[in-house]
Amino acid sequence: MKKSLIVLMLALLFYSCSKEKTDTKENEIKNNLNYGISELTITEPWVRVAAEGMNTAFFFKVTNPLEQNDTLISAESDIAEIIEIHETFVDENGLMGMRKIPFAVIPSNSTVEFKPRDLHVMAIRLKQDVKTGDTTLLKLTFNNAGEKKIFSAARDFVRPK
Ligand SMILES: [Cu+2]
Repeated sequence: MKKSLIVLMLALLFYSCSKEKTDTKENEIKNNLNYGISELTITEPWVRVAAEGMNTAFFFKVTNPLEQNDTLISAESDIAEIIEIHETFVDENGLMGMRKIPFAVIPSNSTVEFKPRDLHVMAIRLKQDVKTGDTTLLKLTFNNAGEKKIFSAARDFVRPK
C-alpha cells in the first residue's frame, strides 16, 4: 500500500516535469560553448519548487572535458535535512523508483545530465519553502575537481504556455 503510494507520487512528480519546456537549441549552444573549457563545469542548475517538510530535487548538467573520469562523491545544501545522490530505476514489475547511490561517475569527454527520471540530487524534508525564483546554494564535491558551488533557481511544476 505504502509502496504504491510512493510510486503514484513519483509518477505525478515525473509527469509534472515532463511538461517542462526544454530549450534544446539553447542547450546545444551552451554545450558548444563548453567545448574547449579545460575544467569540469556545471550548467543549467535548477531545483523544483516544493513546500517546507516535503522533498524536492536538484537538476543540472556536469561537463567533464578532461581525459580523466571524475566522480561526484557528495552533495550538500542547507535547505533540507538530508541531501542524497539518487538514481532512477525500473523494477521487475515495470514500476519506476529511485534510490540513493554512493557516487556518480562523470566519464571523460562527456556531459552527464542530472534530470527528472534520471540522476538527481534529492533534498529530503525541506526546512523551508522553495518558491519560484528562489536561489538555492548547492555544494557538489568531485573526486578530482573538488568542491563546486552552484546556485539553483527554483522552478514551478507546470509553467503556463
Ligand atoms: Cu530521489
